Amino acid sequence: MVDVQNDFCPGGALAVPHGDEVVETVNQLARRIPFVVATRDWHPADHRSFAEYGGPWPVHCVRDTDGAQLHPGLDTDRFDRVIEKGQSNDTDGYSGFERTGLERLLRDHDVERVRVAGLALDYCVKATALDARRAGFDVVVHRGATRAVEVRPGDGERAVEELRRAGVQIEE
Ligand code: VGL
Ligand code: ZN
Repeated sequence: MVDVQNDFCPGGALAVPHGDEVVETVNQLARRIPFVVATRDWHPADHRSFAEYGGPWPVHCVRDTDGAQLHPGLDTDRFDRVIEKGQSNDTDGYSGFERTGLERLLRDHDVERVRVAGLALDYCVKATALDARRAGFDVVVHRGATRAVEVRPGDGERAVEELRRAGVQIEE
């Protein structure tokens, strides 16, 4: 589960339209998946993805702030691990596999198929699913349990096409 955090939900600093609507579906998925990892976007206050440091985004998910907390409606009891991503200042940190040890963690648990849901479809969900594919996992993106930012209209649909081309399965 990628980045279902307050800042990506309505009222948050980088709200994904209808982002909070994924919470119930994510909870349902988490009940039937044997090993569940939640990521949190977890930036230093001067992260390079923030506009004032030359990046594309408003300040969001600064580590330890309320905005960076997981959405309160999530059944966090179902999460086996919560990992932080985006902590380094030399990348945008979209992917849950970037400098997190996630690949090692999944291999240590004999994971073969990675099911991805969360926020946002056109950024961190996409980057995470593509990295999972590159690492050789079978990958399924649960589209109904994602929402897109859509900085440009159609970005969500384009992300789905890119994922399909990379061999990622799309499920509703
Ligand atoms: C994300 C933009 C910036 C995401 C994170 O979780 O999709 N998007 N940081
Ligand atoms: Zn971010």
